[in-house]
Order: sequence, then C-alpha cells, then structure tokens
Amino acid sequence: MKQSVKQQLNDYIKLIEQKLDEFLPLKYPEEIWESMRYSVLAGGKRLRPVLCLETCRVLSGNFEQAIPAACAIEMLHTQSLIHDDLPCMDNDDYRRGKLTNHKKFSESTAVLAGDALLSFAPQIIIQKTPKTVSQDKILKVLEEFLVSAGAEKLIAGQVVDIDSEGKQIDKDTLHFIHENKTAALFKLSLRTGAILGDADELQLAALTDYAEKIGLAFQIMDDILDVTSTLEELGKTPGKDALEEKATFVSLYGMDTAKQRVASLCDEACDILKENNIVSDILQEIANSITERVA
Ligand code: GRG
Repeated sequence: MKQSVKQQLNDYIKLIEQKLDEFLPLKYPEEIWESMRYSVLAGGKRLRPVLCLETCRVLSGNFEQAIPAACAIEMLHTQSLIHDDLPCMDNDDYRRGKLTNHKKFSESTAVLAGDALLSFAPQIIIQKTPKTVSQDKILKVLEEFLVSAGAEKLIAGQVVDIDSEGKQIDKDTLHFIHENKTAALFKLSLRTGAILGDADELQLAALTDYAEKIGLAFQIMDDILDVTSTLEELGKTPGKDALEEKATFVSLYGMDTAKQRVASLCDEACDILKENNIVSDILQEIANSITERVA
C-alpha cells in the first residue's frame, strides 16, 4: 500500500475513534453506556465509516458533514455484531479480539446495549450533523439508515441466515443472505457519503454498484477466513460455519472458486470507479485489499 494512502487511512481511523468516543459519553445509568462504549470502542477496522467519509470527500472536497452519519453507521454495525454474538444467535465468546459484550457484561445488558445503539445512532445524525446540511438531505440519510437497519435489509439477511442453518440452501438464498446481511451496510456507507457529498444520480448509482461488489467480496472473504484463519488473526472464533452447518460461499462453490470470485468482484469494483471517473486512492485500495485481508 502506498505510504500516502496508509497515512490517509490512519488519519480517517484516528478521527473516527475520537468522534465515536466523543459521541458516546458515560451517562447515568453507567452500566449501559459502559457496555455500548465497550463494543463500539473495541477497535474494529472502521471500514464502513471510512468508506462513508471518503465518498463524501471525493465528491465534495469535504467530509466534515458526514462525520456524525459515518459514526452512526459504525454504531449500527457494532449493534449488529453485539446481537449476532448472543447465545440465541451465533453464540460467540470473542469479538474484535475481546470478550463479546454478553460475556463481559450480561446477556440482558448486551441486548439493551444493542437496542440503545440502534436508536442512539440516528439521534446522532439528527443532533450532530452540521446545520449547513439541508433537512431534506438529513431526511434522505435517515431513510437510508432506517431501511438498511430493519426488516427489509439487515434483519431479513439475519433471519434467512439463521433459518438456513443445518439445511441445504441454493445459491440464490446464499446471495440473499450476503446481500442483506453484509453488502447492505457497505451500500449504506457509500450512499450516505454520496448523498452528503451532493452526488448526481449517475454517481450515486455507480457508488452503489461499487459498494455491492466490495460488500459481496468482503463476505466471501469472511467465509474463506472462517476456514483458514486463527482466533488470534481474526479476533473471533474461526471454524464456526462448519460447526453450525452453515452453507457458505466456500461450502457451496469450493475454495478456489471463492477466491476467484473475490478477486473478480474487486476488479469489477475498481473498474466501476474508473468508468465513472471517481478518483480515490482509498476506495481503490479498499477494493484491492479485500483479497489480501487476514482479519
Ligand atoms: C439488526 C436487530 C439486528 C440484529 C443484527 C444482521 C445481524 C443481526 C447480524 C449480522 C452481523 C454479521 C456478523 C454480519 C456479517 C458481516 C461481517 C462480516 C461483519 C464483520 O465486519 P468487520 O470484519 O468487523 O468489518 P470489524 O470488527 O472490523 O468492524
């Protein structure tokens, strides 16, 4: 990775960490805020907020107007992880290299921390987005956020995923799960940055396509890493898919096809940027680095 891109990425991550900390103060009753902060500030890759900020910057030259929305998306992502790790869902002990929320606190606190993050995130968009951003745009961003978080996207993906455990599923069903469980938040990130960066219809469509490609590639890579990685590398328990008899891209298509598919999706994502004259080292680097990711 070019040194300048690495620096830009690190700058974004540092800012996101700082703003997440600032947007999540410790209030009464402290147990719930501690639990929300524990998972949000546990040091994920911050991929989704970076995508949101960079998309806004590349279109408008600024990203300040997208900082609250980018942090809100990271809160929503963290909420989905807290709930996904619960005993009634994936039942995981480790996440982001630390004990999962319900292991560190309690099951009831983890449920409530997820719920609290889900409603706190749009609150942050409304309260913290600069007043220079029109109400119309904020409403559009909120609509994207709420649709993505709900039963039409994220929860639809999760329900079909849980329902598919231990069953033979077809390729369309697997695609539905990946599309809604994973690609939806990548799309939300790019589309939010695009709306706040004043994208025209063509740019919005191109960035949505780019997000779809990298979202699917990211999930297929997740399926690959579940087979090939260790707990230390992943920060979460590997081998869970086989244990829970989950159909994955690897189990349905085989490892070689899975790797080829990740590579071709990432190439296609970069082509979309080129064809639409969207010049961003970061967006290009994120697409290219998915094939090489280890965590
Ligand atoms: C929305 C009520 C509600 C519940 C959420 C949808 C859902 C239940 C859970 C899905 C969570 C999940 C594990 C999705 C798969 C996407 C994925 C690969 C997440 C991991 O993303 P990374 O690697 O994580 O970017 P970090 O920790 O780096 O942020």
